[in-house]
Amino acid sequence: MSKIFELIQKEKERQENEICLIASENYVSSNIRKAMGSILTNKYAEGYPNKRYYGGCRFIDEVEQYAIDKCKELFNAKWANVQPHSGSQANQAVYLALCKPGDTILGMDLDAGGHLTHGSKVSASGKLYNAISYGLDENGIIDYEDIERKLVLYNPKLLIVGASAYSRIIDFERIRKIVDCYNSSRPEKCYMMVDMAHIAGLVAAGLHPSPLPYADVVTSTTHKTLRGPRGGIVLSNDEELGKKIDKAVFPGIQGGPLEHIIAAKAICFEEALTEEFKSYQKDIINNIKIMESVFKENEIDMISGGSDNHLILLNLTKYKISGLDLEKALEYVGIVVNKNAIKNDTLPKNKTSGIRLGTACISTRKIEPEYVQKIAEIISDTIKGLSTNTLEESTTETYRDIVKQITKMFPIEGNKQ
Ligand code: DSN
Repeated sequence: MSKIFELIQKEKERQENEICLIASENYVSSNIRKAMGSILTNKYAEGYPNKRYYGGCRFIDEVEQYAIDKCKELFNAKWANVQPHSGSQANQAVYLALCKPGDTILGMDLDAGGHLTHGSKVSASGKLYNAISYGLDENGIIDYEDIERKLVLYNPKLLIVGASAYSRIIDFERIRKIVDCYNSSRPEKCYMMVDMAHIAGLVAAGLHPSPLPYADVVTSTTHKTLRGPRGGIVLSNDEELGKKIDKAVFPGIQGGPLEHIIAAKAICFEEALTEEFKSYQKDIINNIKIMESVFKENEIDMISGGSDNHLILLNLTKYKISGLDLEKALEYVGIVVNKNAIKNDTLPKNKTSGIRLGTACISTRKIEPEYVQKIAEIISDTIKGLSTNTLEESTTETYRDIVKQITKMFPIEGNKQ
């Protein structure tokens, strides 16, 4: 047997025995895993349904068309492309379709909660395009006036909305109005793209406003709150724009589509159309609210003061500890989080002054409210203990035991078979 199967088993045990609060992760159903591990991986299908470069695609065509239809139904979109291998590639395809190298793009700053592919200088988006960024206001809310100012100042071809570490509702309608107003005085229009990767599950369940009525184009991953396989999608209500983006995905940046993943995406969309999924998304928000109130009681700073979605970004500045310190201390206890830069961070990216926490995984495990509260209390105590150098070994061992008990009580159903 390959060494890989041993490692998969170890990783399975790690997932089972630790509490995951990484805001971008989730646990998929066993049906999604079955499709991902299916024989569909054997087939080459460059092109699109009924327009392939290979023979033998009659069932693959049905698989992909079904995924497209379900995706459109879920998000109420007129057009969808389900082939992007990841969110990064979904974004890259949109840039290729709508911009020329050197064109200006305006996206949210990485430190404000944006994403690498929204114009960071280390990403292709920041190397191929002239990337400008907007940020947060003094309350930690997207600075909508900054967007308005920078449209006029820099004349971007594309405005990128969406984030990886932003805990508030995004006002897509307001941004559409800003873009329309700007466009009304320009010969060449600026497109509005929304990357809804983090909030896609909440959008699907109607718990966050959908960007579809407002954006020219929407990208997403399928594996975060949406709880599907790792991968990307692109959506639009403008079918002409859709045709351009189809060409940018294939042959623009990708070759053969991963039809086993596309099949798993279809199952994810079916699952997301159920009442059970809506109730799951409500749990995500209820659980973040429980954590938010524990942090408020303990006077732990949160960027923007709290959360309306699935994540919280803790600001550790006043405790004089780094995100890395806390990430390591919590990992020892069995709670997995990630360090995250915050606005005006004085620490480097490999340390940071923030920690990002999300409730998508613990809500899939159906961890009950009293235990969610306990997890947030352990995090609060660990922050204070690290900050004052008073974290006793015996306390840490007690936390480890509590985490073990919680993980035993709430197994990961999708990982079972
Ligand atoms: N790496 C993802 C996240 O953690 O948000 C975004 O691509």
